[in-house]
Amino acid sequence: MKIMYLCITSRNIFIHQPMLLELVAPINICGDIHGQFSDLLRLFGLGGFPPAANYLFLGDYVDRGRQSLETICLLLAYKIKFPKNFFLLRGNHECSSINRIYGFYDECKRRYNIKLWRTFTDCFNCMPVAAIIGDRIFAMHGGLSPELRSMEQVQFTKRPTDVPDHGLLCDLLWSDPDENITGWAPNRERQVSFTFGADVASQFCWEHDFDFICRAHQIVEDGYEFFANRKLVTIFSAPNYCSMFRNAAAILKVNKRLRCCFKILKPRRTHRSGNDTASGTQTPMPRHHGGQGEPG
Ligand SMILES: [Mn+2]
Repeated sequence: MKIMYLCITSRNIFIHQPMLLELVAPINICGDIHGQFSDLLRLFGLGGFPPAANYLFLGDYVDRGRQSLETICLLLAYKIKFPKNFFLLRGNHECSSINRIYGFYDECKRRYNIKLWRTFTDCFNCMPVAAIIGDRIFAMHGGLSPELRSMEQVQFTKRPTDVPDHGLLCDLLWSDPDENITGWAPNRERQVSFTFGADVASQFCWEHDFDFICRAHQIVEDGYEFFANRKLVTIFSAPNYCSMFRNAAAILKVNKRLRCCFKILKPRRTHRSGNDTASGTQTPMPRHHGGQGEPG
């Protein structure tokens, strides 16, 4: 089956490229897609279809939306066709215990079979988890980790690997910034990892000599949102997320001199009333042993 070929071939490319990617500009950076395939095509329409532009995606390709398979297959196909110009980081949904629950498993089972889902898991377990662009921008899906002291820790993390429920890898894929705290706090909404204050983001950039941190993972109304006096930016690239929000989607365009601008996909007017307090769209860690129910 051709989808198996995409998984196996891209897995082989991922594992032969670094866990911590070192990329050069110009490059377009995109956030969460979550199976919104027609919106992904609109996004490429805006930023240029590969290889007209280089790309870095920050993870969360599957789950939530209706076309996870079309989405991940197109992205893996581009990875295979343009391995040195098209890059995919791992999101917290590129993890079997998460996408077993939030849609991807069901889509694989309904349209193909469970074996295909397992083959995707093998591929996701080899994806890189962070990137540095032009020595100045540090990118990941979720955020920082209190355990992250040096870039070598990321670089030397062995693959294939599942996403553990705590530690460096978990935090890079799950943590969130929080403007209401200083330092670190438990991530109550997700029930996994941490939140970190503006002080943490600023201090990290200063210590590691980065201009800013670029991450995804949270829906933001304009498609992008600054934090910590522009030392961190959130990019979200699924417009009208889950057909429940009226959020825009953004691409961060980094030119060859590392100047940045945003390209915006405006939200469609939806027939539903935008309910911005809808729950279940920010993924919590599933509880395996009793505890709370699972929204979403
Ligand atoms: Mn996420």
